[in-house]
Amino acid sequence: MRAEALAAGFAAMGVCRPDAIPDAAPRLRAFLDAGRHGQMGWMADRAAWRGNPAALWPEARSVIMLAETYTPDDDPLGAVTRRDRATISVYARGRDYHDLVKKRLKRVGRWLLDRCEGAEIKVFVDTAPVMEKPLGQAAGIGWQGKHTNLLSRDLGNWFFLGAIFTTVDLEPDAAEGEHCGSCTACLDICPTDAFPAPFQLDATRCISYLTIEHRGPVDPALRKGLGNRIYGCDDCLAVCPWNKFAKAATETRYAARDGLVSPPLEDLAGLDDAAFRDRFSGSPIKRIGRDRFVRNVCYAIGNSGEKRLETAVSGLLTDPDAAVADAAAWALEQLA
Ligand code: B12
Ligand code: SF4
Ligand code: SF4
Repeated sequence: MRAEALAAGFAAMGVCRPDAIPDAAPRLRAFLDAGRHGQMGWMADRAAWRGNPAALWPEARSVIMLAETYTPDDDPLGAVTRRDRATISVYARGRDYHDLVKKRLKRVGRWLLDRCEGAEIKVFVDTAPVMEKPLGQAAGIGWQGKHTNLLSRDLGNWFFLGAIFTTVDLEPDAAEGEHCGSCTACLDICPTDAFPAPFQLDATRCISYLTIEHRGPVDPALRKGLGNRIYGCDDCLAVCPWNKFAKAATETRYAARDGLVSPPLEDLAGLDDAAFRDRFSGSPIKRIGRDRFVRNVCYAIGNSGEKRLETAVSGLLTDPDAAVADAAAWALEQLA
């Protein structure tokens, strides 16, 4: 199966039992009780399944975890210094990974079903109530670093995760240990101080949450920290020293589309619904809709220090979306 997973394009595979992550449920509970999920109510809704994969599908005997690399060609930190241009996080510059990873998971799943009569599988990537990172660690793919993402000594941290739950009893792999040591590079670089402690994230302060998940106006105290990041953030990933072992992405469709590496902010502020949908079809960015996207662009213009960009936001002061109008007013105040 490992050979099949690699042939399908995955960079690593590991197996664990569904009950292999006993620490996950209490840690998830603490995260939710502290309100660190913000508006992501879906995290709390199915917390009992999320924290306990054995309860999600009681017939499952094994969880197969797979990693797919999307390593960038450039240093993503270069883009954050170009203040009149936008920074879009690496994972969102090409095709949406959800469909591509799911297709590969199904290919590996089919291989298993062809060999085990009567077996069943369910495949998950990102959106199901499954805690993929602790499962990935239990399956030996890597460890959850101080930035809370899964990383490995062979791949660094530029990889997506996917899971195949199955009724087949497979030999589990050994869990991976932690190899961060005394390094604190990811904690130190975070522009919005989103780590209350190593290995813990307050999502409500994370730029990825603020630009992708958060509806309505962003807390004014956090807007400066967004800089020119308009969709997601890669700073804590980009500084990880283990990335020197990162492998190139095998999926060419993750490569950045034209116009998504450092696009000029003024080109993005004027997008209406139709132009937004057209520009981001097939991209994960489409999910957030024109209003949240343009709201983020206004914050970036406010942070640009470029007075000439006033004209790009002044027309948005009367935007029908209240958060866009508020962000435009904030941007003009910053540039005044
Ligand atoms: C919700 C979510 C988010 C939220 C919250 C992130 C978070 N860290 O919880 C937001 C929107 C902020 C987010 C951002 C990003 N995300 Co996200 N996200 C998820 C999602 C859907 C669930 C994660 C979750 O369960 N969080 C709840 C918390 C409680 O769980 P946790 O992070 O595992 O927390 C652990 C630690 O806190 C630890 N812990 C707590 N206390 C202590 C104490 C000690 C001593 C120790 C050792 C550990 C420890 O235990 C917890 C349980 O394991 C997963 C997909 C999935 N279904 O799993 C993708 C996922 C984690 N995201 C992913 C990615 C790529 C990103 C971004 C890089 C995207 C971007 N460029 O903007 C950023 C990274 C930000 C960051 N530093 O984490 C990938 C990560 C792949 C990987 N290699 O790890 C995933 C797995 C999606 C996928 N299928 O590939 N994401
Ligand atoms: S993704 Fe950005 S904002 Fe979020 S924790 Fe990492 S460095 Fe901080
Ligand atoms: S930057 Fe350092 S502390 Fe953070 S995950 Fe990488 S090795 Fe661990």
